[in-house]
Amino acid sequence: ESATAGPGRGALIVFEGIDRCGKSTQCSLLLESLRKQGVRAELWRFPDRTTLIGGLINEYLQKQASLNDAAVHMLFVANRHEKREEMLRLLAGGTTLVLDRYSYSGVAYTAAKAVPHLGAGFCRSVEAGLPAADLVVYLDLDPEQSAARGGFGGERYEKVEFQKKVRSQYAALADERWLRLDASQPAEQLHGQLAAAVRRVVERAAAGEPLGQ
Ligand code: DGP
Ligand code: NA
Ligand code: NA
Repeated sequence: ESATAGPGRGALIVFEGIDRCGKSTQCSLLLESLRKQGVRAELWRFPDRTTLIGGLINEYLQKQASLNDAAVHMLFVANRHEKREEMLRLLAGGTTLVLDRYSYSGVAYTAAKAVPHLGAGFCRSVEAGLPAADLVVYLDLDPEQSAARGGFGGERYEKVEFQKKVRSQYAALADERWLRLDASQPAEQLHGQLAAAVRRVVERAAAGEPLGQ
């Protein structure tokens, strides 16, 4: 019998970390293992570059468009809010969502810019109304190491100095409920370290624990 059968909902599982920390690999490994266990699951990534707003974000990240920090931040925020109803519908219908980045990226990346009117408090406030993660998996990696993994891809934020600031913001943002893992480990080993926590939140969600905000 599927773990999502019954009165409950799907779980919202979020992966966070600096660029090239291995999030995408872990998201794929997790999706595969959830499906093998009979858990209905989808993998999404934010920003979702396929929407109208996501297209603008993509141009900004690829340095084809310039936008000031506030304007682009509002686009990233809008890109999460525009997916809200679909997220809620899927979760309510019993689908577990694995997210490659979410609201925490918004706070960490924009607060790292140290623009006075775009601090962490402001960044948190505009995420209001979005469903809260049941589990945040934070893949912690030294930016010198992520850069050495074949180098950054040349997108807007992929510079070691900036990534160090993002990492500090994540450290300030993390609370004791986050599952913080050392992302310098081999992928399969890392994957093994998150299985128990994932199983727990999937079971709780399936048992009907309400979704947070
Ligand atoms: P990727 O995860 O590789 O698709 O890259 C997306 C980039 O955008 C990555 O550097 C993190 C950054 N990012 C994600 N969300 C936000 C946000 O809300 N605000 C800002 N400023 N950057 C974000
Ligand atoms: Na990136
Ligand atoms: Na990435």
